[in-house]
Amino acid sequence: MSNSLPADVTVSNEMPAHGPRRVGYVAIVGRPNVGKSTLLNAMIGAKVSITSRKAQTTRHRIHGVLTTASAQFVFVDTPGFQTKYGGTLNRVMNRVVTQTLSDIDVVLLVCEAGRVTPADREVLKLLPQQIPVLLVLNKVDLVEPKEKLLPLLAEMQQLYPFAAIIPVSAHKGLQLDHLQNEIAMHLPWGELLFAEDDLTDRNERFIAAEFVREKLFRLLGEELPYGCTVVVEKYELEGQLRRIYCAILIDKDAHKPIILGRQGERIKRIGMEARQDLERLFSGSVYLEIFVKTRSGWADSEASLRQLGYE
Ligand SMILES: Nc1nc2c(ncn2[C@@H]2O[C@H](COP(=O)(O)OP(=O)(O)OP(=O)(O)O)[C@@H](O)[C@H]2O)c(=O)[nH]1
Ligand SMILES: [Mg+2]
Repeated sequence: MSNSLPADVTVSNEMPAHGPRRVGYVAIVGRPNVGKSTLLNAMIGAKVSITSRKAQTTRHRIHGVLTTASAQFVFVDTPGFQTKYGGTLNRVMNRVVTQTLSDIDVVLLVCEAGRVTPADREVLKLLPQQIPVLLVLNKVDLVEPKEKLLPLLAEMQQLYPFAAIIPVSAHKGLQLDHLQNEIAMHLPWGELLFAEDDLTDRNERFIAAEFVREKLFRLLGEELPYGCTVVVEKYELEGQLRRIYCAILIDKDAHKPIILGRQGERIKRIGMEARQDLERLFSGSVYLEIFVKTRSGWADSEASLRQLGYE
């Protein structure tokens, strides 16, 4: 039998645009507030995961995807793991962390470079055997002089067989290329898990609710009521314009004035800032309407949490 090709088929010796790629899931775990979500956004070069100074900002697992000529990194942001407080919402959030750790290729354990605490050690106990763990010491921009890091590096090396220890600043973008290279070395070769230009696994509706929640966290600070979340009630696409109708759910009527602010100034600002972030991410116009609703007890019932998209 002949193996010759039909006459009109030409064989090219050109290499494809890229060779085989390293591809895999990279879990980002750590105690609350160490900068996990800031790190995810910095690694993928876009804001998909919300961040704030308040602990426990992230409540859901969210994937951020970075595709380069040689690799595809699927970063998995998780809620800050904590054992200090009980409650249904906290239990559900911790469960997201432990479930994430069961099916990934590399773990980034994020700690603060200047402050490793017993809560960080609690997270160490969760880490799976046989999967490479990179220790990311974030917020190095706050450590001066840098020699102060040396005893911490020695201590952490004793504590766990980390595949590498990398000081970074997610906020200032320091050492992130180095971190990217270290991660890539531990990923398997494989087919892409996401399309080349995908940024996240979450849809626009989810991101809209999250961006509104971020502004709540940032603008209310200590005043933020525990039982407070955001749902998108209606999402419409009208040509290039997105019309988004969001409800802020609160536990008690008494919390309403805190959210609204004096003469509604606060909620207006929440809406304006969330809209600007959404327009940046979507590269298009957004009309955002926000209202406040009372739904008591949602944070204490697993059924309500599931209904609101908590895993
Ligand atoms: N100075 C400095 N601040 C940072 C850095 N990275 C993050 N932060 C700040 O740390 C705070 C917490 O950041 P997040 O990214 O929300 O932290 P997180 O670990 O995702 O927090 P949870 O979702 O609550 O677990 C925010 O105020 C960030 O701006 C950094 O490299 N340097
Ligand atoms: Mg977070």
